[in-house]
Amino acid sequence: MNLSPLQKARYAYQPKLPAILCQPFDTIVPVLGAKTTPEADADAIKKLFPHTYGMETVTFQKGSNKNIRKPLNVGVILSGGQAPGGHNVISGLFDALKKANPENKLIGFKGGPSGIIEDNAVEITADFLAEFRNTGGFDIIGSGRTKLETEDQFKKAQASCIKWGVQAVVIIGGDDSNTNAAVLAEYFKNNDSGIQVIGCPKTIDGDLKNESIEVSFGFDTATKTYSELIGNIERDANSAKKYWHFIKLMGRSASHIALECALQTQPSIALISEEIEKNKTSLTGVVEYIANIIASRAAKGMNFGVILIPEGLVEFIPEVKVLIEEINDLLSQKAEAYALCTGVEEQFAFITKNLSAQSATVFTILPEGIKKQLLMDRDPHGNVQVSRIETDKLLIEMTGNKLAEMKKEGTYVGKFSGQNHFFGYEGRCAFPSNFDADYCYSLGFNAFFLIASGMTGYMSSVKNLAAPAAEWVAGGIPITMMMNMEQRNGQMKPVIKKALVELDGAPFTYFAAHRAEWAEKTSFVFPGAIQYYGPAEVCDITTRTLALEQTK
Ligand code: FBP
Repeated sequence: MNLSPLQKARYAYQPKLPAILCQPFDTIVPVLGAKTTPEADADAIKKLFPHTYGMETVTFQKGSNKNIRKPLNVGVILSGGQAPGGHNVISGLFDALKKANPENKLIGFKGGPSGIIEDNAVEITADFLAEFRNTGGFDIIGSGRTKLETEDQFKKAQASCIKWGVQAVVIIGGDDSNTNAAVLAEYFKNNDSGIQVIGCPKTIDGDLKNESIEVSFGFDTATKTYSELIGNIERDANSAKKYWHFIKLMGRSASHIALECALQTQPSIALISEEIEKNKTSLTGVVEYIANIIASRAAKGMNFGVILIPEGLVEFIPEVKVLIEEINDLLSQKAEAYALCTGVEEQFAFITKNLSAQSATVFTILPEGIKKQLLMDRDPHGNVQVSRIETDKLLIEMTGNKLAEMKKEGTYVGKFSGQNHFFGYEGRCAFPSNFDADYCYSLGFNAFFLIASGMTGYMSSVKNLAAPAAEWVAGGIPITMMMNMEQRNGQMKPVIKKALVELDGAPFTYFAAHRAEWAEKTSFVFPGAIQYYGPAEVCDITTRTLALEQTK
């Protein structure tokens, strides 16, 4: 591997841990809290997870632990989209395993969940791991999006574990991957295989969160990376004063990334999907909102600005949401007939014919490029691939048309020139910020304690994250408490409920109170690049979201 100077320097970084995990291992014990129930669909979840339903939360505290040094082989899987810090979860898990007993082994299943099914694995040794510490990416063992759901897959997973002598598997993933973890844990328990499964909360999207999972890892670094880029574009816009930049930001359905970047950079406009859904704003309504702000800035001589657009926006515009749901069902229920269509025109005709009248009308008015994007393959979990829908271009086109109308009516005097951007992959493999480096290392270290305490079907939880690392609280929560039943590929399935932006939460409330001023005046903030070395107020700041959520 060719190494950059920063990469070499980061190898020497020693991530911080919660104080409790720095104690001698035989003085750390799990303390059980209250039994848990999911917020919705409790009966259905209980039926599907009879062995792992309703377990207690866990916190690690000081005590006497005689079992901690018993020999252990653990498997690890990286699952789903990359998120900065994955290598540090593995480093934390490895270091804790070896500290407990140098004979312990860590086995990496390669290429995501398919690695455990196909028995594609490698032993992670100290030398092998050394090149990956405190670096971004998932390239140490690779990742994938295979869904673990069939009896055959479970049997093969069990066989791989037995072959490698693995007594526990850590699945590092987002909501869908941790749903896999819960299903696998239940299968192993039902089978008396003795194999434990622990999940770790990963996703730049920030939509895997609750009281015990304050943030998923990667969100901090990804939003800081995007905010640096947005700030640079704001500065360019403010210098040239001739473009409106429409920036689509990754994040799947939830708008956490767009909201966090808005809080960091104070753009002229930021759309928040959850608000648009609540207000039932139509696509034309969204375009009018944007066009009115552009017109009002133009009246003051400001023919420039920056607009943040969450990746999942179209799924929240009521009429487009219904359209997408109908297309999802159609593509799974009439897959064979659809596959017989030759060419795009026939596909469009097939879809239009089988949609409800309202959805057919919406589908017809969309630009051809967007129609094609709505019909693209779903991911293995049945999700429409929103990162491939070019909402930024759609909005530039529709806003341009609206402004042309307004010009004719005399309500807009100005020049409109739109530039589109999509920031997503740029942030997923950045060197983890100090926060993510520490948080991920702690999540992995903590996962070892959950395993050594005999837990299964739990997610590693490290909380109180707005405080210094020494004050973080380490423990675990049963994955089933985060689940509900949702329709996937036309069937009701148990899944972890996605946490969307709360419109009464502190981050959105702050944004809503300031956005009119950011639209009216130019109030851009330029955060600059992530800093790894230097004063704590620059290097160790958490996201604005976390800071606002945890302000007492
Ligand atoms: P996860 O939910 O697996 O963490 O993935 C996050 C994400 O980056 C989304 O923001 C984005 O929509 C999606 O992955 C893109 O998927 P892919 O990597 O398959 O293009």
